[in-house]
Amino acid sequence: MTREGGSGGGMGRCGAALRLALEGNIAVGKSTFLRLLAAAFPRWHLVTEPVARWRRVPGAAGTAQAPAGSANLLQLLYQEPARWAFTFQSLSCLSRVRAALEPAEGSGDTPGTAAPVSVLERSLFSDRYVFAKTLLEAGHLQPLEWAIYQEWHELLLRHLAPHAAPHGFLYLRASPQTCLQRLRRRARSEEGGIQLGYLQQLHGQHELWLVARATEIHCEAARRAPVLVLDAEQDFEHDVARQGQLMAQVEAFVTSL
Ligand code: UDP
Ligand code: D5M
Ligand code: MG
Repeated sequence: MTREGGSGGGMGRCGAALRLALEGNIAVGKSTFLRLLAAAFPRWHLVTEPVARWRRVPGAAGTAQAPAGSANLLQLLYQEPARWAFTFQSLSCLSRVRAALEPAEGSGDTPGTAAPVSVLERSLFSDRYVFAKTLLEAGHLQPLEWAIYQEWHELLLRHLAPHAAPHGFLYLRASPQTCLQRLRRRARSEEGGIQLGYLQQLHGQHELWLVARATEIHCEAARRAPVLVLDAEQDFEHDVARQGQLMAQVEAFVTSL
């Protein structure tokens, strides 16, 4: 399945032969799905979104919700989006770049070797074409901030895409209502104020980008990358038979790439 040479100069391709991004609305079940992939495909390199890092950003003045010397940027974003949306985008993009550049080492029975497949929870693409776009449309990002954001995002894409753009997207899809139920069940303290309307907006952006494929994406490789839509409306966390079907779909997709 190796698609590129192992060395990859400059930024490097970081080892994994095939790169996938796992996309989907808040609380649809992406992290849960990654755990299932880890069990089904022990040699794959799987990277969860660093939410814990966003909740505890070091080197910042403490807030009530974060230990001294750190800040909870996720909390700040939801409390005062117009003030913190741009700051949040800087940190989340930094996290995406870091995840994409992390060496993709295999685990399981082949430690130290490159993993055949790497799957990252979200990407630079969802950051911009789902979240930043929604925050702009809601008036939480100013046109000036958006212009600056787009400028450095484009620079990042230009330099990273040849080595780090996903070869395919996995889109875990469920209705905003189902995501809201799962979000409430998970009960992350920062997300208590999220309403159905926000999940509907995010859902719409995912649909436009990954189903209608009508979003203007500033990266040719990502624009062309195939999308596997995985139906997550029905609970899969507690349904072993459904898990088997979903894993088989992913395996067939990977084989087809
Ligand atoms: N969850 C569920 N059924 C599923 C998938 C997930 O009840 O089929 C629950 C999961 O236990 C968690 C919440 O939904 O409490 C959100 O899941 P996760 O954190 O994986 O979602 P993400 O935000 O990463 O997409
Ligand atoms: O996503 C983790 C949390 O982080 C959830 O509240 C959405 C938020 N998030 C992730 N990326 C962004 C960007 N780029 N902007 C704004 N908010 C973001 P979860 O889906 O729960 O794993
Ligand atoms: Mg998650």
